[in-house]
Amino acid sequence: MANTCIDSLILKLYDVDAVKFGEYKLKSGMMTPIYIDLRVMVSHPALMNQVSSLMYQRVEEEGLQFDSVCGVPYTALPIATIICSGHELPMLIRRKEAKDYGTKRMVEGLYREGDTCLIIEDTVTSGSSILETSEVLNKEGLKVTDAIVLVDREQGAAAMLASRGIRLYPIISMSKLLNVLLAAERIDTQTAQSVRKFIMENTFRSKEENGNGVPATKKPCVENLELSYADRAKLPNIHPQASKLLKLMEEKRSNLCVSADVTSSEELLQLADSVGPKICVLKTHVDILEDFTADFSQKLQELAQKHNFLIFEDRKFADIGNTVKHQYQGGLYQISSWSHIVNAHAVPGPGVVKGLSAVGKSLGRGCLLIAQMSSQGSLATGEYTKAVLKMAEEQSDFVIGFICGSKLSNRPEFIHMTPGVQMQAGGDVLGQQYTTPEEVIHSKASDIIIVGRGVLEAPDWLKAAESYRKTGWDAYTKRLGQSGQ
Ligand code: 5BU
Repeated sequence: MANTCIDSLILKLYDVDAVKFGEYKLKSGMMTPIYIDLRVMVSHPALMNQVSSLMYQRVEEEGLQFDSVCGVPYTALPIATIICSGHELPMLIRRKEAKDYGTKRMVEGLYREGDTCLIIEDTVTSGSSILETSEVLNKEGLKVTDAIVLVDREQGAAAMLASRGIRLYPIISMSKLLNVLLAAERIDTQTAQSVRKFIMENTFRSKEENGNGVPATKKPCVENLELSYADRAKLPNIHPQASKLLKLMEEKRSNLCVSADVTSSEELLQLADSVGPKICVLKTHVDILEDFTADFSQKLQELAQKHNFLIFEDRKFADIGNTVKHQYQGGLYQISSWSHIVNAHAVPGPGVVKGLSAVGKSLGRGCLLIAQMSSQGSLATGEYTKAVLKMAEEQSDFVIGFICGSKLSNRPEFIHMTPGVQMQAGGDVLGQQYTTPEEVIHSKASDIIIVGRGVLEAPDWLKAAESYRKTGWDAYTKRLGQSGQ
């Protein structure tokens, strides 16, 4: 979908007062610094047509299959009507209350049991309105698997709906909306910041978890809605590389990344072939190899395919955008040509990600930002870590997650990977600090354990890798409240 169309739509919505900044009360009673009132659109027919055609365009781009369309009453009703009328699609109308005469139907229109219905919504906060409509449709024997929404306030609706089997396709995200209004100077930095802060602090949890769907304000991240790796892989806004990783983690029942810190290519390939079936990611430090050749990188890629794991070159880029671009693409190692994932320090500012993205995005690569380190006395803490999170959110088309000690972001699209892991807590003489797999995955709610010497120094690599895999996986299933293997 063309970005310029979305940008101009955002400006129009602002200009017709559909987006307001100030102090407003939401349906839930919560006060919000931004209010999105799309009801005013009905007075602007050209805008209604533009919105409807962008929503339908998304339906086509995603190749969504359905038998009928239902708008969530009331604001989305006319939008659904325009879409259905323009494209000759059958529509259903969900009643808010059953009428007390005649048929008492909750859903008007023709349908058969087992039909699939696409939901159209104007704006989502927690996703509860979509869920409510979906439940009414379900009672009539209809299935709901997809929902298109004009504005997603990014307060947890996508994750909540995904956990109920509904994929959410937003046309405009809150981050995009703020960025466009800021760039066009319709709002100032302070306003954008206060809204971003509000959104970050007010992400909704599922109803099961807290009984009433109230926001998880200032609660620790681990209390937020817990989705499985497989559910997260299907999230509508997920980066393809993150999706692939989460999917293969579920398939292989592995959240283990082995850090292949050996100095000969031959040994590294042997290690990869041996532990390959047990891991989701193989992490390399290509610059410690004494005998790197292009042939080696070719063989490593073949092993990655054979055993279905991703390669992560732990290069820790930390220079200006222009330099990292060359370091990533060129030189002796040509890292971008063989490594699915790389990482970067945030110290240089957003340019480091922009430089890497200029090379890696078109190749479908992903980047992890180093938000925390496992080493003693690390300076990557507190405000720095928070700034890294923000940087990741602003460039989530290339950043897929973090290197960190525990789960930091509530966005289930981001992957958390934790180094400094061994079966026994402790450390080495050069400042490395170890935590156990159980602690990292269960208590700290990270996604992937990175293990180097815990495997490399064991007498049997495969046995050690299996033992870390099983411990890591059991901690994950325990976290999800499942029964383990
Ligand atoms: P170990 O042998 O499990 O201690 O190896 C840990 C690996 O993870 C090693 O390659 C480090 O370079 C890497 N690492 C780390 O230990 N801590 C960090 O904060 C980061 C990377 Br970032």
